[in-house]
Amino acid sequence: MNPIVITAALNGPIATKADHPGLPTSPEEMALAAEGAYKAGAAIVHVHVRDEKGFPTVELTRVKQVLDAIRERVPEVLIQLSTGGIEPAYADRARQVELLPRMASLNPCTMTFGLAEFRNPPKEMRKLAARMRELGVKPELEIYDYGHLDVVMSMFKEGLLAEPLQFSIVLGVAGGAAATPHNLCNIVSNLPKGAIWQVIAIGRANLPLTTIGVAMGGNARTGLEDTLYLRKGELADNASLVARLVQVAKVLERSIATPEEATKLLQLPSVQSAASV
Ligand code: KMH
Ligand code: ZN
Repeated sequence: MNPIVITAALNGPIATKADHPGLPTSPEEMALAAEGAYKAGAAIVHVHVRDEKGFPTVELTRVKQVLDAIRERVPEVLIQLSTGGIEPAYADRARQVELLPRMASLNPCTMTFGLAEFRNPPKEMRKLAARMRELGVKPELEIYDYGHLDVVMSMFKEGLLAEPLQFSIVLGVAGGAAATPHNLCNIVSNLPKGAIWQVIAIGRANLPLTTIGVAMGGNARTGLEDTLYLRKGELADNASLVARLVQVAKVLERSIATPEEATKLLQLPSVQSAASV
């Protein structure tokens, strides 16, 4: 089997320091968390930007500060910037790709997200996909349910996405498909030939579902965005979550991809010089 590409989702847009005092939010904390995750075996860090008070922000100066802090502390790691999040307006979320991260999330559908609405309007989302293709920023396609895959395939037919399509199968969000092996196997079996995929499993499902995904040959993501706990009653940190996934992969005889190997496996477009924003 291919080496496994591990992504650490360092913080997400929802948890606060009241939920987990070790949640990284400042540029320095994000850089340290990225370094810890990279040293533990992550090739990619998935990044949500927070402001000085810890609230989600897509303000470009702050986004750049976070990207620069990570790039300076751990130049090797691949950065995947989130264009998701609940509060900021879609156009502002989308604008972040102008800062040219190697990858960015692309969420194809609007949905219920727990008690919130996660808005990804079809027209704006297509505009973002086209812009990412122009800039060479690889989309990480987050599909939370069966129908989301159909939307992605329509976009592919419209020429908005380049192969290989890189999917994250997100399981366990209240509003998306439940975190069950049945859903995982079904969605994987519907993916197009040549697709690259990973499991994102929320909360208690994080360990069992990512393990099943690794055994099936997929990549995997973990990190404080996906679960705040290592096990019941024990708060996690990003490095320990990645280290646990590395153990799982090794038991399953998968080697761990370095960022350089991940770049090849994921066929990432080559780096461009920074666009002016
Ligand atoms: N936490 C959710 C609102 C992404 O990073 O693109 C989903 C999200 C996905 O923010
Ligand atoms: Zn995210």
